[in-house]
Amino acid sequence: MILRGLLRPAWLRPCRFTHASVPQPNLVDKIPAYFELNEGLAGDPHLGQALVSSMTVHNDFLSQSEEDSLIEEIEPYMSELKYEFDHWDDAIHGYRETERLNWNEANTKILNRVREIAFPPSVAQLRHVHILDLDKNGYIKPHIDAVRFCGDTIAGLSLLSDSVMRLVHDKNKAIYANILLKKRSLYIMRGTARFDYTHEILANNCSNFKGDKVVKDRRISVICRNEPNK
Ligand SMILES: O=C(O)CCC(=O)C(=O)O
Repeated sequence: MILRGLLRPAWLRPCRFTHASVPQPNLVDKIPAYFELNEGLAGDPHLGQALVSSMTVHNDFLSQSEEDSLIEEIEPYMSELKYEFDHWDDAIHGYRETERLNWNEANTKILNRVREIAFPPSVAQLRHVHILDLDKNGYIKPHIDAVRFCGDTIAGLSLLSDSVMRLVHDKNKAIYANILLKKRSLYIMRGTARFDYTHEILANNCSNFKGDKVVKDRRISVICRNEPNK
């Protein structure tokens, strides 16, 4: 499917790590609560700081009624599609997806709020919004979004379920962080987080954050991107 062209699979199993404990003294200033840096990052102020500054999560970005409003518009179309589980070469397991250009007035306002916070006015944005529905048994394998299809910023709303996103350094798999994506949050990934780290959404059998299990239910993400760099 054309949307899957956005993804560059890293062909790594999703459960390589168990728990990103941080036994060393932490040398990175002000790590937001939604970040769990492994020791490779916590002990390297330069890398750790760069990652923390390039990935932001806004908890409670959406109210309950705003989440309901988005789901109400997405669900009639999405529920007609089948979840895909069996494609061995897919970067995502247990998903259905679509793109949407036109939204009702209330949801247009919500998406404009996402666009305003994520993209400076001068940045050309992709007008279509990507909607990805992950089954409760679904997960996203490590990948970096192809630079051919989208620019330096990815802004994603998480609906219906908490989940854990893992960022793994593309050149050194021993450097990674877990990020707690609560339902109704917005994440904005740019710069080094977007280009130098693979991202993945962990399957339930390895979905942990700071030692606690995070049970992922059905999760829908609504993602805005900018145009690729020329
Ligand atoms: O569901 C998400 O938040 C991430 C989706 C993703 O990895 C992608 O579309 O490249």
